[in-house]
Amino acid sequence: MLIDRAEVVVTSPDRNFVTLKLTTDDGLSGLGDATLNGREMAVVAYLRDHVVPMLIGRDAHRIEDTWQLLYRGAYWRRGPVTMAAIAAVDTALWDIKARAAGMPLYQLLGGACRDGLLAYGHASGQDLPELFDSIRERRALGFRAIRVQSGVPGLPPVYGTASAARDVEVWDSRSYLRHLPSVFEAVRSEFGPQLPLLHDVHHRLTPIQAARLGKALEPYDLFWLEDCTPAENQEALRLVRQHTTTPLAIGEVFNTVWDYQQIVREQLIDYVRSAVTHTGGITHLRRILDFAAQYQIRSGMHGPQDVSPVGMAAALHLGLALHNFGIQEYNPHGARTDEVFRQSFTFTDGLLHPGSEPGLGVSLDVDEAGKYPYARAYLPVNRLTDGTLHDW
Ligand code: EZ4
Ligand code: CO
Repeated sequence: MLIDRAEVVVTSPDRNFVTLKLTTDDGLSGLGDATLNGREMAVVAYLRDHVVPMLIGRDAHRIEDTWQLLYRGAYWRRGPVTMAAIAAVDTALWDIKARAAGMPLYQLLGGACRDGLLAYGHASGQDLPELFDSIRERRALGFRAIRVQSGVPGLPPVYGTASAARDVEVWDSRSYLRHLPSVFEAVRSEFGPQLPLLHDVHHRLTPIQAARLGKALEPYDLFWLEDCTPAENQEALRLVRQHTTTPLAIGEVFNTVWDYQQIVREQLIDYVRSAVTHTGGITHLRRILDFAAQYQIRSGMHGPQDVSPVGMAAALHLGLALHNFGIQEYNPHGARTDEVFRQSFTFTDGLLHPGSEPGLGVSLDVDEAGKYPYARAYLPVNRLTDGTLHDW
């Protein structure tokens, strides 16, 4: 079964998505997500100009060898563009192999380890009444775990709050640190002790500030505190760990197992945030999570709207087959996106399931995709109140 055609499809139904579609000489096709939010066309060029020519005529069954060829064979290793491109090829080949086998992909990864995947949804508000409404809304949709993000008094809307969609946000860590514990205190007293609550700091604190926040939030029993410090400084987490038992999640901007080497071995985190899309595909994320399993670290795969339905399906198949699955982030896509990508996953009583169709269970309507050309877009940036550029 040889790879006969490779198309890179860019579509922007609700936002930009990059999808690789591989087709074999016996007519099977597979999809892979290569969406890198804000830098999409770099991955398109990497795939079209450098990867696709290497794929044509290769045996579609040789997933591991193809991964090694694209990784080692490039000489230049790691990095978000390379690893998103490799992820798309890897995912599309797994999709093809599972379609060839006539099985949903999770069967080839070892079969289901559970009935469904615990998902968390996003709630946010500028103030407590708005936040409580948002939590109730998520719960009404079935979510059994909730990420809580709040506005900060004195600042315009910040990351994670619904009305924050602006090019430049404004940040002040002192105001945030003072306010956030009171938000969790209020949420706990309104919704009780049982509901799993999560929070994303989005890389904004110094190590000692993060340590203080983790400690301050301990009474509210968070499921996790995410990206409390910028991801590059892995030793920072040692300091945070010395001060708090609040569980830590990190890794949505990591690309490889080597980014996790130190923090897993030193048991500095509790959850791996990587998505299949940004971490070299199913093959490589499985490798990271098998390594993490030795230290009782579990998965908490990134599931923002900028991971396409193809990337989400890959996460669900892998999550179902992993013993050390933890939780899955789930942000439902818009109606137009769901028209372009037909999906067979289900979300029932707060649990996701990838469904029983062969392969990933996602099909791409190329005509529908063609209606929505690429629209250049950037992530926001974040500035301190004096104008200094800060981590977003
Ligand atoms: O900012 O996916 O946990 N989720 C996040 C996301 C990221 C976006 C960046 O493209 O932090 O909202
Ligand atoms: Co995050």
